[in-house]
Amino acid sequence: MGINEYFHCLPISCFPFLLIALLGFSTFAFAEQSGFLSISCGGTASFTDSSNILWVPDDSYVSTGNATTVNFIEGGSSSQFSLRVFPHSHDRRTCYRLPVKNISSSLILVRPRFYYKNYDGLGKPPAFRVSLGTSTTTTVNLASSDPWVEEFIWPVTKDTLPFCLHAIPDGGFPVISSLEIRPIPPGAYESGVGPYTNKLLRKRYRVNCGYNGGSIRYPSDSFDRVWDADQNFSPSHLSKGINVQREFNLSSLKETPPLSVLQSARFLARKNNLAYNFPLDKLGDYYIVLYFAGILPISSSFDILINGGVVRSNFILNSFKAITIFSTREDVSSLNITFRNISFYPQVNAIEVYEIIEIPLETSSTTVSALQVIHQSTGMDLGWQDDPCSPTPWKHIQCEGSLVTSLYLSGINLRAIIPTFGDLLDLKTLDLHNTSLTGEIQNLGSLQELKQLNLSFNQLTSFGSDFSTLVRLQILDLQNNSMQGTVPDSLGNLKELHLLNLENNRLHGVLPQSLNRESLEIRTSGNLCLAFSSSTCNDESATGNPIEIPQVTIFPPKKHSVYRRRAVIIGAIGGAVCALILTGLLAFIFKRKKKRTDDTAQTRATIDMRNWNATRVLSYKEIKAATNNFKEVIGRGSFGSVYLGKLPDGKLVAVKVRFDQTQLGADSFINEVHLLSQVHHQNLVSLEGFCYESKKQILVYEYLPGGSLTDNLYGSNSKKLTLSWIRRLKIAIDAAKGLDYLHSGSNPRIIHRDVKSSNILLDTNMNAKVCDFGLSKQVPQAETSHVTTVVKGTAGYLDPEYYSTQQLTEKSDVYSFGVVLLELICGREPLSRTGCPDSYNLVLWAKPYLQAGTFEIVDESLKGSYDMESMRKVASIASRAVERDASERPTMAAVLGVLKDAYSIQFAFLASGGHLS
Ligand SMILES: *[C@@H]1O[C@H](CO)[C@@H](O)[C@H](O)[C@H]1NC(C)=O
Ligand SMILES: *[C@@H]1O[C@H](CO)[C@@H](O)[C@H](O)[C@H]1NC(C)=O
Ligand SMILES: *[C@@H]1O[C@H](CO)[C@@H](O)[C@H](O)[C@H]1NC(C)=O
Ligand SMILES: *[C@@H]1O[C@H](CO)[C@@H](O)[C@H](O)[C@H]1NC(C)=O
Ligand SMILES: *[C@@H]1O[C@H](CO)[C@@H](O)[C@H](O)[C@H]1NC(C)=O
Ligand SMILES: *[C@@H]1O[C@H](CO)[C@@H](O)[C@H](O)[C@H]1NC(C)=O
Ligand SMILES: *[C@H]1O[C@@H](CO)[C@H](O)[C@@H](O)[C@@H]1NC(C)=O
Repeated sequence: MGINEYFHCLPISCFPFLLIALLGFSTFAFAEQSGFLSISCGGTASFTDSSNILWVPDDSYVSTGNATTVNFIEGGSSSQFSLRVFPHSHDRRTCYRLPVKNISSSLILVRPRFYYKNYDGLGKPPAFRVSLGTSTTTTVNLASSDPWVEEFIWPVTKDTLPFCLHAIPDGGFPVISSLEIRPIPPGAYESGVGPYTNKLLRKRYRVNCGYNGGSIRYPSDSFDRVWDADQNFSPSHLSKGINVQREFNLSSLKETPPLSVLQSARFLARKNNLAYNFPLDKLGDYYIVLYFAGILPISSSFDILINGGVVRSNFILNSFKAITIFSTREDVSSLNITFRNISFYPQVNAIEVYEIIEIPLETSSTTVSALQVIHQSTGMDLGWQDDPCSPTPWKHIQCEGSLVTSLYLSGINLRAIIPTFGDLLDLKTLDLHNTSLTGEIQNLGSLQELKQLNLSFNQLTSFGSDFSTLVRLQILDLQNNSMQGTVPDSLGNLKELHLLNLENNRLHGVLPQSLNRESLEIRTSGNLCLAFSSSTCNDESATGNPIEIPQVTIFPPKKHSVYRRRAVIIGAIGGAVCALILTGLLAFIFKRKKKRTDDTAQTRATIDMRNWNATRVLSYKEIKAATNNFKEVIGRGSFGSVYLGKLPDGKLVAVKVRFDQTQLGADSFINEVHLLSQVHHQNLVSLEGFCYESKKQILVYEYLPGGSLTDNLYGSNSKKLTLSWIRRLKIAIDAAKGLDYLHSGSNPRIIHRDVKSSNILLDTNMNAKVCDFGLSKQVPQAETSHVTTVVKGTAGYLDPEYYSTQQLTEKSDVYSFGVVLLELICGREPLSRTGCPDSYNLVLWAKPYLQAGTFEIVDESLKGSYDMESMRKVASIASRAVERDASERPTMAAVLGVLKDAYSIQFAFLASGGHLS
């Protein structure tokens, strides 16, 4: 007998409400229903059924599909049901997003019910796939069973469960009639789903053995599982049901079966074996739960075998005793569960059989945030929701496992600028042809796995500097752009490149000899002149085609155009206060530029400089002199390099030269100059001066010779050993002081937005200071609680709530700082690609340990040198700081307070002879 026929003949499937009424229970404790969510798909109004379960229409959980109501006659009585049909859903997932946050249990039961009943009069029952979260669970085929009911047990890992229907070719339109969510009793089915929330269970059978009075569910089962009546599973028809009224002590049965289910059993009174045979519709792993309750006045003993293998020998069942037995069978196509007589009465009270389905790994949150940022920059709805890779990859994306490896955005208007693909570290193929890109090729430098890059059919003009790092690149297609000038030497570094298409650009000159190799095909037609030998070119230019001198785009020299251009930035930044101050700065910068020709401007500039707290304005010439022509690189940031410099007065400075010439870059430059010139605190790196000349954006900071916290924690020069716990605490306190000042000491309040260990610098005495205010944001007014803004920040440190709501508060910095604290505790980076996937993300990896108060994750090099209480305090504040819900996170001031306590405790520990490191 097929599984679908099996469902078909169960009355519960067809007349759920009627049946419950028949059970005759009339008193309901409403509280018992907490956590129930019953959705009537395509329904129009809420109603309460005969079991007093509240049903709600589905329109708040789904946004597409047509609702309809259908009447049908079956078995002489007429029934009515609602359904939702998803027409034109080919190539798409149509999803219900089910809120499961309120359900306190760690597992939930999800029960969808699908009807067709020829609602459309076409007589063509549809087939489609169903997915739960990231797992494709099953294919529904209403031609073989109508209705079709599924039950899943799903480990709650998110606040929302996406439940999706996927059309399949020639399968017709997916339909659904109802969806029920029920909590699962705490601790139940744990051995089936395993400890890692990476498995879900799909119900195949749940049999109330020895009972043939129909299905039992809520309210008999307060968790509303459906316990089906016993069927003829055994070929030998040997057993009988009995029904003895008796109370059991059920506290050891975590599954909490209803008492009425335990009160009946199938047993064998003769010398023989009792067997159940369950046909299965596919090969796979199955999880079996057997329920036994001693309802007979005498004890019995028997062996339990599954497919011939003994899972329990000489099992003795005493009266009054209730027990569950679990078993997992791998790769079977049917189940034979046998109870073999030893001395009287083999018996069983209930059996559950589940298919075990693996839950694919979710794509990392870093990748998801990176994709969302790209999504935003397209300004379109690409239908990107839930997980990018599973159960099916998003449009425009391809995955390998949970890694996003290809992105195809061709034909989408990216509005001139290449978005930051920097966090999609696994990308191998990137297709941006015909996406309206202009200007320099940029923002691709970190894609070290990239093999194919298609930038054809845009208006790109220059190569930029990113190609020096794209070492894996094999195919680079730049045809049909507006590339100007010569082909840079850096392309020669791309040793794996085997196709370079430069056709139809405005390139000219001699190609780098490093590209002259057999393995590389270069296409150059349609350029001004492009060849490996210069003589070829001269010949061509002699034919009347003058070689164009490459044009460098320089800032518009005219006063008004500069002003207007800046005004756009101001608009983008938005805050009125900000705008006023920035206008001041811009006017000032402009005046500064004009200085050479206008003497009176000098005086005005001085006045402005006073308003800017005397931050020095330096010329490019002065910078060049100070850095000895940019001789010593001391760091590389996201936007450029940092050089060591010496001002005429002998003061050492760090000179940050920015390459970023986008609007965004100019924004963040001005932003940083503006902010830094008004905040002054011993734990914030101070700005010594800046230079803003045509296309040069240079910031001059005080020089901190101790390097960044990142260098000190992970640097190759094994400085790591010198960072004792007390030093780490001191660094944390310093940084927290700086941030606390930004949040509550400065006026207006400032949110840093890019707190990370590489932005915490140390001086020679290990005093720490926070730097890099390029992304910082002012909170416009004292009463404003948040700023809505496009999400920026660094992967691994990015506040997930800010990411999802785009509402920026000080608590986003607290989150990032919490990540820094975790780095200090664990001595590892926030994102790593080593070890198992579960440990890639520091926060996700560390949190369970921290919450459990275990210290296994503490940095090895701190072993034995820290006070437990001191560590416990920091661990606990760190885990609160990285709470998902921002309102649960402490303020920076509270974090600082705890860190100070922890410091005192550690100090006392060391003073009393604790091992000094
Ligand atoms: C769904 O509704 C739209 C209009 O709301 C209608 O045009 C379409 O025919 C309906 N599709 C089905 C399959 O009922
Ligand atoms: C979830 O809980 C909140 C408060 O506890 C309540 O306001 C909300 O209605 C609940 N939502 C559901 C779907 O039960
Ligand atoms: C039920 O059994 C548990 C142990 O399994 C025991 O701790 C508890 O006291 C028992 N309850 C009653 C009412 O006998
Ligand atoms: C089930 O297993 C028992 C014992 O292993 C065996 O005697 C019986 O024939 C099996 N039944 C079927 C249908 O395979
Ligand atoms: C570029 O995209 C537009 C619309 O997205 C399309 O009309 C055009 O044919 C495309 N051109 C190329 C060369 O692919
Ligand atoms: C890049 O895209 C263009 C436009 O679709 C296509 O003609 C070209 O073959 C692509 N390049 C590569 C290397 O696939
Ligand atoms: C199980 O059944 C009882 C009663 O019918 C017999 O007395 C036992 O001998 C029998 N046990 C086995 C192993 O067959």
